[in-house]
Amino acid sequence: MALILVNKEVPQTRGMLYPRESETREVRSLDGIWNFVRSDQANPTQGVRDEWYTKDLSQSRPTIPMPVPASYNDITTDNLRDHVGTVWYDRKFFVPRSWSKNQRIWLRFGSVHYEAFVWINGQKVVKHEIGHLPFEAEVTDILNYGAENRITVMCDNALIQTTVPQGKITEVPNDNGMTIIQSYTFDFFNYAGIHRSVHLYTTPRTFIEEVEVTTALSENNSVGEVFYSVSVNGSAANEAINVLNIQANLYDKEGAKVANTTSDGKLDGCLKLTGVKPWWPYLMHPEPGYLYELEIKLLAANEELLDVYRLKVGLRTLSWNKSQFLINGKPVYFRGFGRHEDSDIRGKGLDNALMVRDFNLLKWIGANAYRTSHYPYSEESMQFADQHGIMIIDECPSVDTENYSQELLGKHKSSLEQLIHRDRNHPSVVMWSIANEPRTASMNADSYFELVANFTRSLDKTRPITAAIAVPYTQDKSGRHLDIISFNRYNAWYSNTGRLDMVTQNVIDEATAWNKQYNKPVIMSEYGADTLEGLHMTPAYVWSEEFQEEVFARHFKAFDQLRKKGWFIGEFVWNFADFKTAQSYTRVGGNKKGVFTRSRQPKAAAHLLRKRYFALGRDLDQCQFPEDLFTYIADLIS
Ligand code: GCB
Repeated sequence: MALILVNKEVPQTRGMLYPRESETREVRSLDGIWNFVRSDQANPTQGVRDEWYTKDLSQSRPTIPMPVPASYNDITTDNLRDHVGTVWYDRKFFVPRSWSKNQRIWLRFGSVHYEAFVWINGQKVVKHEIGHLPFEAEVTDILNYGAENRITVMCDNALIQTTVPQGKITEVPNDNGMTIIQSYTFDFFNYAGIHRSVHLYTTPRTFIEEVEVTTALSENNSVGEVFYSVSVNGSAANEAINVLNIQANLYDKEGAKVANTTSDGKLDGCLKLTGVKPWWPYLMHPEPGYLYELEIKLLAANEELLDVYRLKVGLRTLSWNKSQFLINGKPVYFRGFGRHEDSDIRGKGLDNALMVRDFNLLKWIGANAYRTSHYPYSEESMQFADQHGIMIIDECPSVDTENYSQELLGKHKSSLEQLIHRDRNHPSVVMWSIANEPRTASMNADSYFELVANFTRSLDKTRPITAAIAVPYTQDKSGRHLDIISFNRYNAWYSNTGRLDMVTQNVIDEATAWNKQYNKPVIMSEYGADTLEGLHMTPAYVWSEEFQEEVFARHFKAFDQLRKKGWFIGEFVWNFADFKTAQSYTRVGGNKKGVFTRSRQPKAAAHLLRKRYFALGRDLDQCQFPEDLFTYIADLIS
């Protein structure tokens, strides 16, 4: 039956600037070891009914230590890994006396998966649904100043048909009675917990709540404009301020001021500069990822400085048409990965060592892009991508979407609203991915994705929209709502397993068919083969390192023919690194399609891919080869 979907409003995110210190702001981390309790699976709301948040958790239940940020699943030696439902965290912290004076205090979570309920000193402060996205609340009037405070968090990992992503909870008999089981169709482990940092930060009473930045380039990229728009929170009357002004200063990498303006009673404006250094992707320019610093000062009419917030800004333009995607007027060919935030022990928890290692590997291999498959990645990694010139296809957490409903549509739109609000100022973000492998053959997918795509466009017209599609092009009903077509396909793996002679032509045929159907640029957003590091077999055989290399090489051949057609704009290997999945007989310790192992060491195919990515960089953008790209073999004289 056809579903009638209505385009209802979704809540608008406010504030949520990344917490940064300045002369008017202080930031304090609450990361560390918290106390942890798991609820009884059969009684997930008991803690709420018994008001565990009104006293230390240890007074209600025995607690265990739990690191924050981290997923809780792989920390203990018991079956916490497969727990379904609610868990509780708490810790104590001091707030200095000095914070009580004439300022406001905010509590901010980088992400809690999937749903979070937060109390401070027994008072409810915020509730948030959908993992991988930040949320915050003002706690000025709840804190004890110059004294100890308690924060309590209840986190629920349950996924049902109206969460994003979707899952199913069933009760099934086991050897001792009944048990609750979480299932989902997506192919990564449903890690849960306080995944990213928890911060307390201060702002003045009247403060810069939001900054939105867009940029333009002209005169052959030498003249730049930075448009800023600020929202202010706080009552001007309280402060005896009649008029607010914004003083905006732009500094280059060396710290020299290159532009400044002061708005006259307005909260938006434009900074103009000449001799611009545009933001370029890695290997497309000798100085990629060039960032300026934008300093926003909020001034009262009497010139009194109320608040200062600084953020990095990259000047670049994006444009696209029926066959190309261009950055600063130059066509882009994406060469990258689908990835996961995933590692041993900490699961999806933010880990700076892992993040820096991953960027070192991305640059070593010559990639210029990745997709945040299949959810928003940490804000810290987005800042890193800005700095290193890595282009991001920024994906919301909708994966394997099916059973379309009005409620699901609302949550899906909300996940995009929160994502765009969070990431709109990042020069690295060049495209929004509104879903991975949605079931778009169904009748209801057409109107559902029309609404999702139009909503996304209404929030940001400066970036194109894609989705990674896996249904056959003959059945797809979403492509006409997108700007760029991305498709996932596993030739010689899920289809025609082992048949290396059935890859190249199939890839050419399918990409061509997508292009013909929609007349839009096409990306192959996933291809690959599970590979057990150290397993060698010749002739190549599934799961061996030789097989992964061969699968890649057959795809490269197809991509090179497709590139000549003009509308094929990118290749993304699945996956950057091996990652954990739910247990299944097709997964040996997880998904092994990584080019790197889970501990971030290269498989043989990494070296092959590196040669290709740098060869493409040289062919298309005249980049230099690294000295160690080719191993010395012989000095052939004739
Ligand atoms: C896909 C999915 C990805 C899986 C991959 C696989 O199409 O988008 O999440 O991990 O296939 O390896 O099966």
